Amino acid sequence: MTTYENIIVETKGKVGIIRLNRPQALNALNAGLIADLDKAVKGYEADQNIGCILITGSEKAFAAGADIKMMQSMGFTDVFLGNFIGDWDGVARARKPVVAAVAGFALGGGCELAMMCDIVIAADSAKFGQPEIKLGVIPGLGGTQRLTRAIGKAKAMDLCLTGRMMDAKEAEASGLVARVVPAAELMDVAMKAAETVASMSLMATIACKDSVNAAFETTLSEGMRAERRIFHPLFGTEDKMEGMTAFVEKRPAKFKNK
Ligand code: CO8
Repeated sequence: MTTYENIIVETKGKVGIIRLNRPQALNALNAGLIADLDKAVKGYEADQNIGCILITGSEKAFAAGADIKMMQSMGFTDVFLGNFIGDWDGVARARKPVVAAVAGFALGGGCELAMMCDIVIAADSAKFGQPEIKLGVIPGLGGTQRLTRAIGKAKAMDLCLTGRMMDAKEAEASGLVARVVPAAELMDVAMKAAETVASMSLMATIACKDSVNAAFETTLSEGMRAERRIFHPLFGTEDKMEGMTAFVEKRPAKFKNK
């Protein structure tokens, strides 16, 4: 198992767990952490035994944004010519489903990282926000785009223009998170969700994720066509035969990713 400076990785069954680990900076994202995260995600993507990735932080912070101390001295030419954060969206590019277990602060890049994940499960202690406006900038990794699609213009404008934080209850009511659970139960609930996803046919979960994501990229009629194009080929898999046969025989399905 590779060891990293800024994250802790652990495999439990078919779930690859990544814990962000820069406690001195509330898991603020810097180039080193993103490089570690990317490498770990790519490793889990390549590992045939992994069916779902789970990303979490600490009790106090999922991630409190991009590292402000790192950005403090950066100027326009540094970020423009260096394409700063241009490739910080590796998690959004993962094909396998990704669950985020969020406790504490998920701010700026931390909120954006959570939004790159497919299922966000929040502790009742979670706080979401895009406070970049208070730093004289705007979100740069999806905070004006994914957030607006997730919670609509009214709330996205409110959060991005005032920089205020939203608690877990409001985040659930707004559609940003799938479930809110007591903080003490966060990892158990998130693990159970990840294990459930990982127990399905990987071909079906990858196809499902692809199809849901198509809804954010296209019109309804084109999205429906995309769904059908993804749906039909699954009838050619052994896992489809197994899933339906298991139902008829009243037994749990054993998928082989074939
Ligand atoms: N960057 C660097 N260090 C941080 C950050 C951060 N984003 N957040 C917290 N820290 C550090 C603090 O400086 C402090 O370190 P030290 O003890 O050495 O001074 C330590 O973490 C603990 O923090 P606090 O003492 O402030 O803890 P509090 O509990 O009092 O407050 C808060 C917690 C409210 C979360 C507070 O720390 C805070 O407001 N943090 C900044 C939040 C923020 O503005 N985030 C947005 C950053 S900009 C961004 O993400 C978008 C950039 C463009 C996209 C980049 C994509 C990743």
